[in-house]
Order: sequence, then structure tokens, then C-alpha cells
Amino acid sequence: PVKLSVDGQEIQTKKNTTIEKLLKEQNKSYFLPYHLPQLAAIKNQNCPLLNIVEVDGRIVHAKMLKNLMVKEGMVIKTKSSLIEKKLNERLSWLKEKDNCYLIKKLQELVICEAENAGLISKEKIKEQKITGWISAPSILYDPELCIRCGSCVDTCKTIQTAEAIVLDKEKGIILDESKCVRCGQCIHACPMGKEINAVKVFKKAFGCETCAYSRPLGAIREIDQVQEVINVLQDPEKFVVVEFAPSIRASLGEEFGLEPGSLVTHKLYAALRKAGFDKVWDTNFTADLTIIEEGTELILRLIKAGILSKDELPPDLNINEHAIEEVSSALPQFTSCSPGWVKFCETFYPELIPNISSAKSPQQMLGPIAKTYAAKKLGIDPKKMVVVSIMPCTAKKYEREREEMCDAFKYWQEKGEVNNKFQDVDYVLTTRECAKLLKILGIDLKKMPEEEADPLIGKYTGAATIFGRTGGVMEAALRTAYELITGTPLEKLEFEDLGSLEGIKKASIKLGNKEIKVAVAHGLSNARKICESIKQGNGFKDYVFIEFMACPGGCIGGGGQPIPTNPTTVKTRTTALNTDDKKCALRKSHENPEVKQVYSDFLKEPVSKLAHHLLHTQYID
Ligand code: HC1
Repeated sequence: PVKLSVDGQEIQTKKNTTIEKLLKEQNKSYFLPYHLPQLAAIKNQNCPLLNIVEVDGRIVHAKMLKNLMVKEGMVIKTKSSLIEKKLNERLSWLKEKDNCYLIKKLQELVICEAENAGLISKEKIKEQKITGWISAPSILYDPELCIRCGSCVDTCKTIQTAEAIVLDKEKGIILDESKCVRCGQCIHACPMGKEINAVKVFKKAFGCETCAYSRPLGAIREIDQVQEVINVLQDPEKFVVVEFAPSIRASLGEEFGLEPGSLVTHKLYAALRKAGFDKVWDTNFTADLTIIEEGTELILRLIKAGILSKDELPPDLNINEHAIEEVSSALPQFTSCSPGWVKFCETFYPELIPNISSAKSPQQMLGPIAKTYAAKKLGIDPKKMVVVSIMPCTAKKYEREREEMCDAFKYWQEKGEVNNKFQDVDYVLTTRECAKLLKILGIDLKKMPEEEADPLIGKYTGAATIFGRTGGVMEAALRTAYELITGTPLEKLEFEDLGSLEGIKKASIKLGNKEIKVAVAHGLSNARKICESIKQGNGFKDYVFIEFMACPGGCIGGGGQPIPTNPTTVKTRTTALNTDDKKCALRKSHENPEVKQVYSDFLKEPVSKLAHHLLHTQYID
């Protein structure tokens, strides 16, 4: 038996009893007396902020009690001066006229504390006595909200096979930062983000439809940069541009109460313009550009490996000798746009790094193109340009920060125009943060008119939009590679087998008189299976191209997507992207008129010296 005290009374109970069970047995209530009319509305909603007990001198929210075990000598209080102080504090907010004030206070209490601390630095977290960890610059762990259920640990181990976190019942979740790929799947696993949603309860009670804080709050969350983006939008010295990922158009609506799978592309262009961005561009544009660069790189690797001969190719496909020199000869070529996957490969399979395409991801192509080509065309000082990227992915925050992602700076430095280093992309917000930003600015996405992206680097084809779901990059690349290699248009544009939700998909495609084999994997446990088999030399030997996405379902299942992200929402978002593809008048990347313009006015040809300099990278981790 375990001896402990409840409200000053010594009691004995069995080992392995939860505090919740004990308090029930003792007939102890820790729920608020709902005497205030406002609170009556939220009665029985189990609001974690108001239903609290004191355990060993610390305030613990009711919801956590079912996971906390009794311990020898524990002191539990359901009434105490500390509880009273906290409740008075919280209830006094209700006296304010504006109901949203209460929500703001809630935000101050639970969200700001950790998030604002997390976005600055580890030191700052220490200063503010946040006891959790951060996996910089993407993810933050707040032990105060953690119920020690271990769901995140299971996800990291079984779905992602990274095993970057372990559960310690006392301390909570412990991180091995060297293994963390920043994919953020742990965020979706956290039940606190799904179940304990105090703010939703208040939203229901007070009807704050577009309240900035109406989103779930998990113990693991992204490191929030919303305030920094608001600051930069208010800076008259800056020229702030925005890009958003393919999958955002099929998921952001959920944060505004729209059905999963609602396409909000054109409303989002309008909303971002209203938010004050000087140019609203689209990562889909650079997804098309990526296909040209990555597809050409594949052709070059195939020539280098002797699988294709220059003589068999159409004469108008200019094969540049310099480009053949530049590319790696390793096959199969791996896609490079999912930064969680790239980090996984660097960490667990460094011997396969030469297989990763040197083409940067679309996010990282838009930054340097904006700060060179577009800045020149618009007459904007590149030092003043700030690129904000809206992504479904926590690892994109990490990708933007990588040492080598500063090619616009190098471009201008070589011309003697700049001295101080700047990154190609300046801020990355997740889908959830984007919703928060718009809500803080009082913008309701649902009510926005339909507008277009800004010209220059805003147009896209159907091939770009399917990047956001598993198999999409491969399908888009095949649509273009087929025409480049055979010189004839591809009749049927969908490669159905590649777009399904199977973990590993394989296909063979006839390109002229050559049959090539390709594969697609999503979720890192599937990526690991392929890497192991290549490493051991017993599989994928004759494959030429493999698409890897870190998250199940691809980016539509990304760690920064609305909660819940589960097989059902992943499916509906996938269908929406496929619909968007079919609605596009142009469905092949090489048909994008703005992409053609970038080549004719600036880059000259795919994998040219300049394209290589700005749009390709070397993995140096
Ligand atoms: Fe993705 Fe990509 S598709 S990586 O999945 O190549 O995050 O949506 O933006 O960069 O375009 C993510 C999505 C995204 C990039 C593109």
C-alpha cells in the first residue's frame, strides 16, 4: 500500500492507483461550482484550466489525473490557497466586458509562456523556467501539459523509426536531438492537442468564431513565429512576400470550420494580401520549377550511367556538358523536397547522400528566385525583401535555417552588392500558425473573395499541386520526363498506382524504347525499408528514381497540418489536390508560362551554371 495525504487526511491506497481513481473513491470533487451564468454554459466540459488540483505544491489540470499514479508521501489538495488564487485569477477575467479578453488571458497563461519562449532560444527557455526541450528550430515540448501517455514515443518509434524520444514517467519525454528529423508527427500523436481543448470549450460558450486562439494545444507543438511575422509586416522598411505550399490549399480551411478537403487557394491569396504581404506568390510555381531541374538532373544521371544515350534524345533537348559534370552518377535518384526525409537520410544512411537530388525543394527555390530574379524585375533591394513561407511541415523551419540555404546572398555578394549574410527564406509558419496569424489580424478566410496570385512567380500547373500528396512529385516528374525524353506528349496523365496510400509503391514506365522502374515511399518506416534494402544490395537495384516523403500521406499529413490529421483527413485532402490538378488548364510543369519566362529571362536553361548556383545544393550536414 501507499500512504499519502488528501486534503490533510492521511490515507492508504493500493500501488498503481491513479490520482483520478483515488479522488473518486474519496468522493472528492475538484470541479468548479458553476454558479456564474457564463460558466454554466461550459459545465461538464471538463475544462482543464478551471478544473485543477494541487499535487505536491504544483497545480495539475484535472485531465492529467487519470495518468498520474499515487506516490508514497504525496500531498494532494482539492482546496487550497494556491488553487483559490489560481481560480480567482481566472474567474476575475470573466468580469471583463469583452469575452475575448478571457481567451486572451488563457492564451497568456498557457500558450504564450512556452511558445514565445520557444521561438527565441534555449537560453530564453531557461530564463523563463520552461522545463521542457526544444528541437530547434521546429518543435517544443511542454511537460506541464504532458500526461506521460507515450503516444508520441510510439509514433516516433513505429511510424517514423527515428526513436528520437523516450518516455520517463517522472521527467516526461526526453529527446535525443541528434535523431530528431523535425517531422512533427509527435504533434499529431499527442492526445492533449486533440482532447484537451480548453479554448474550443470557451469558443463554444462565448461564440468567438474567429478567435485567434481557437486551436488545440498539445504538449508537443511547433515553435511559433507568428508574432515575428506580424512585426515584420508592420515594418515599413521591409518588402514582405509570401509563398504557400501545395497542400495548404487543401487543409487550411479546416482551421476556419470548413469541411476537410475544401480548396481555399484563391481565398488564401486574398487573405494574405489583406494581411499586408507586398506580394502573394505560390510555392506551386517553384514546384513546377523543381520538376524541370530535378527531371533534367535525372536525365543527366541516366546519361552518365549509360542508361540513356544523348543520341536517342530529341535534338531540341539541349544537353549541357557542364551540367553532366555537375550531377552525381548515383542511382536511383532520390527526391529531396521533404526535409524530414533528407535529415533522416543524412542521420541514418549517410552513405546514400549522393543519391539525393541536388535540386532544392520548392520552398527553397522560391526564396532565391524572389531575392534575385523577382527583386530585379520589381526594382526591390534584396536586403529589404523578407520571404515568409507557409508550410504543412515543422521540418521546413529547419530546412530554411540550414547553413547552405543562402544562395541569393552569395549571388549579390559576388556582385559586391551586399555584405551581411541573409537566408533565402526568412520565416516558416505551419498551416496552424497561418490560421493563427489570419485570426489575430481579424481575417476570416471563409469570407474572403477569390483572387489570383501576383504575377511573375505565382502561376502553377496541375503537376505542381499534387506535390502535396504521396506519389505526386513522381507523377509530376514523369509527366515532364516522358515528353522531354520521347519528344511526344503523354496521353494519360495519372499514374494511379503511385498515388494510392500504400506505404511503398512501385511502377515501371515505358519511356521510348526504355522501360524504367520507379518507387514511392511515405512515412519514414517505409523509407527505412527501402534504404536498408539498397544498403544490403538486395533490392531496388534497377530502380532509377524514388520519391520519399517523411510524413504518412505526404505533405497533406505533415506535422504542421490542422489537428486532427489522421487517415480520414489525409484522404479527403488528397482527393482535393487531385481535383485541383484536374481543374488546371495546364497540367505539366514544363508548360508553366512563368517558368518558361524565368528560363528565357534569367536562368537560360535547366541546370545552367546560374540555375545550379541558385537552385541546387550540396548536403553538408
Ligand atoms: Fe511539401 Fe514541397 S510538396 S515538401 O510535401 O516539395 O512541406 O505541401 O511545400 O518545398 O512544393 C511540404 C507540401 C511543399 C516543398 C512543394
